[in-house]
Amino acid sequence: MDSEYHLDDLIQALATPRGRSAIAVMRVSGPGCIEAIARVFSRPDVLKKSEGYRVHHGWILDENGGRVDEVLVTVFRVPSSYTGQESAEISCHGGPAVVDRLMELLRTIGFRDAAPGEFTFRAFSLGKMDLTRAEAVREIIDARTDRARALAVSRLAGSVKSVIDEVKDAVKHQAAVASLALDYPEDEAEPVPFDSELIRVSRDSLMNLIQTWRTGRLYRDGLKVTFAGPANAGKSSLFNLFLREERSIVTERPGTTRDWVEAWVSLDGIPLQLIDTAGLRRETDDPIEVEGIRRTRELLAGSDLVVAVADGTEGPAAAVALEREEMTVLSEGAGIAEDPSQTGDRLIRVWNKSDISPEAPEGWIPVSALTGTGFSELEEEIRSRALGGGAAPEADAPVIDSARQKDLLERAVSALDRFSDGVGLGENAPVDLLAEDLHEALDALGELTGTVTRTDVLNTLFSEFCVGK
Ligand SMILES: Nc1nc2c(ncn2[C@@H]2O[C@H](COP(=O)(O)OP(=O)(O)OP(=O)(O)O)[C@@H](O)[C@H]2O)c(=O)[nH]1
Ligand SMILES: [Mg+2]
Repeated sequence: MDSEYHLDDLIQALATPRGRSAIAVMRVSGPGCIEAIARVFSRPDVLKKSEGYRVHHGWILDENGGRVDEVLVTVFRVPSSYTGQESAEISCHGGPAVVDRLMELLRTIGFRDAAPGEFTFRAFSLGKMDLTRAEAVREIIDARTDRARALAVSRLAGSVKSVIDEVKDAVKHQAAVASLALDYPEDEAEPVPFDSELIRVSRDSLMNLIQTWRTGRLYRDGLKVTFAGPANAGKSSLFNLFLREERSIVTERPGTTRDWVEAWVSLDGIPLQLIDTAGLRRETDDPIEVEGIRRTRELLAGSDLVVAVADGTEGPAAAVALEREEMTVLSEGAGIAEDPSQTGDRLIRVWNKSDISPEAPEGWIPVSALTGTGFSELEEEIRSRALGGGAAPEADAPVIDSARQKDLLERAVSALDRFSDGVGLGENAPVDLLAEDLHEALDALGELTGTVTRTDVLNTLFSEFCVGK
């Protein structure tokens, strides 16, 4: 890692958000940090002699003995701390002036400000956690919904690591078989006794993990869902229904929504970023509306799902027109029409105002934003598109959401595939190459959990953390 990450430095960071609050927590870590804090604490001996997991009340004093703040200092001793090092947490009053003064004081006695993720980096470096768990810490902090949190917690508890460890054991075993055969090539006519079934099972469990990536990302980043359609179709009414509040303005006048409106909701734990857009009236020459429509096009290009809302009262022709004209115009403008199959996947057709409309045409979901009829069917459609038709994962299932992890799993799987192909050649199998394949798989898995590390990987990974974690 770069020079910022010396493990022996005394580091400090505010662990709670900046701003006014009842309490703020300053975190410090590094060999000798308790001694250092004792120099500015009103009861230095108590701190110096303290065991771990003890909380001490006192005052932080400045260079001249003046009181800075009344605090509680929690002491952590090696190895029972988050970082694995001697550490402390100072709980002070949560005002920005207090925090600034305290941090400044700590700088004068040898602490430097921690880099993002540096506490977790230390925990990783000192063997307190592997990389999948370190990543889970960030994912827990970033989780937007309870389900996302639960999945990250399961990774923190080691669900991914235990799958990987099992595979590693199997691969190591086969690697040992290979090196034995290479060291003692006694009977060249006999095929080396590899357990290809074991490798196949291992490969499958890695594949299963890879397949969870899409779901993992879904729960982490959520989906962008844009409501689009002709003016007055009821886009804003539908948007408000999802939010269960009157966020977007609804009137009987076409062209009510001029700019887009955005809000996050949770659909069974899937974070949805909903976007209400300006209605599509192509004949308009109102410059505000024209600009609104231009923005809608841009939004559609970046959406995961587009809910096309038709005004059912206009009859079946409205649906045809919407699909033939407005949506085409939009998707062309947004550059998403090149692959119609993809556009089709992303489009959900809603037949709004079903309370006062003729029956919905084939392929359209009848909904009434006014009465709520059909709303749960629409939710179900969004959910099933989001999950790609699959079921939602169990809360404690091993699910990956990091592209880094996915890439490494794929590297391991292709190495195992090459191995299996080679073993298929029987006594002609090139044992030296097979051994290399196994080591390639082990390297990838080692990099995944962090037993084999590359500096650049660590740098990117930990820089995504917030300071203080
Ligand atoms: N009967 C009935 N009226 C509805 C329904 N949904 C919306 N409306 C009415 O249709 C009118 C337009 O609704 P909006 O939600 O503002 O429509 P919009 O698509 O956002 O319109 P613009 O922002 O102008 O593009 C309002 O008078 C709503 O009360 C519905 O399901 N049934
Ligand atoms: Mg509107």
